Amino acid sequence: MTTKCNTVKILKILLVTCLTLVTLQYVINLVAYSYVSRFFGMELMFQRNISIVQYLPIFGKQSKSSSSFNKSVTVIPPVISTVKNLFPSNTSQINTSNINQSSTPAFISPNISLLTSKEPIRNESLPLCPLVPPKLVGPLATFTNAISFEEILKNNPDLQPGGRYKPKDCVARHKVAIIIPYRDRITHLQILLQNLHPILARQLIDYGIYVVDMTLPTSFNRAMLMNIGFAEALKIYDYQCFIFHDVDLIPENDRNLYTCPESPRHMSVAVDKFKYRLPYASIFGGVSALTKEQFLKINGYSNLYFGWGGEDDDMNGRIHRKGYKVIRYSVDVARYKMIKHTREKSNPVNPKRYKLINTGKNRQDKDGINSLKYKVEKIEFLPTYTYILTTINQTEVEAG
Ligand SMILES: [Mn+2]
Repeated sequence: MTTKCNTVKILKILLVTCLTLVTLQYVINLVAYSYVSRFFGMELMFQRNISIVQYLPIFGKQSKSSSSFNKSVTVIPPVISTVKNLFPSNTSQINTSNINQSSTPAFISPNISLLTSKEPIRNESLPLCPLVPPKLVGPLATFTNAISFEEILKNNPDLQPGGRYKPKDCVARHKVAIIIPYRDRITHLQILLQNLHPILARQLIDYGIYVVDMTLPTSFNRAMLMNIGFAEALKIYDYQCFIFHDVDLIPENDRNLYTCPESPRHMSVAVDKFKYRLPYASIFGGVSALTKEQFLKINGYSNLYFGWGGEDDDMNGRIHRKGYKVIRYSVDVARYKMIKHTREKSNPVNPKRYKLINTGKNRQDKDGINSLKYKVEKIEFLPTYTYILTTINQTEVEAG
């Protein structure tokens, strides 16, 4: 009898304990969730912003909700999953089902505090383009097979003669000249343009592409061609920002903005050829960005580097001697593929490069953009780029 009573008692106690535990667990879960989600709820917050981006007019006239739209875009730019189609020639047709709601942003777009200082004058009928371009994709699949210039134009039908473009629905915040020193690399140029034009359009930049070439037999002078590109582009349009771009570097991420921040910027930070690591700390070659003002203060590149090597290390010295620091975006963003190639005969390694770098300090103010001597053979405003062919007289340049 007593044992039966005891069993019932024990069962009762067990039942009550169980119920208490379950209730307690439920309360703990509720409390914990409300706290934890505050810290780990980034994805939820992010998704909320994406849906705002999806449903509000992007370039429409000022609507009641436009301020909240701008705010949400400024805080967290929308991330659209990597799309195979690199040519959204009509970018407004991006399928919203491509928006990958579960992915968290790998990073916040770095341009927010790094805009060029002067805001362009507003055209009264159009708003200024958003601070963070809303249609950026992030990591991109790159095209590495050359297609014809006709096809590049077909894929980018809004291009103006000379490879010029500006956003249709807003006033661009940046006027950018892309300067490409060039000699006999037509397939590289095709591959680059095919990748670059859609990226620049998505970045909402007012830009032009200038391919600067020099006649044979003079050894290639990359630095001087960049100086010439700077000078000639300024005769054509009021550019405020200059991107000096090797023809064989293909950007892999459209968040690597082709704009000029407050300091000269080295853009090709992570290149596949160098295992996506910076080969050495002071490197400034590949792709780099300077404002017109910075470039003039530095006196451009040295004109004396004929043949391969040294000119960008010289430039790094010039930048630092004028009190600037070189800045870089993170390796996640500033990524490039290099098209493989062999060294050309007309671009031999320059044996004088070390001597030139070591004596650069004394020449900086008299060798550069203020001492440019060249002849323009022709300028062609081609459908996808401006071609500038020059002749450089090496003897004359070296005589100073
Ligand atoms: Mn190369």
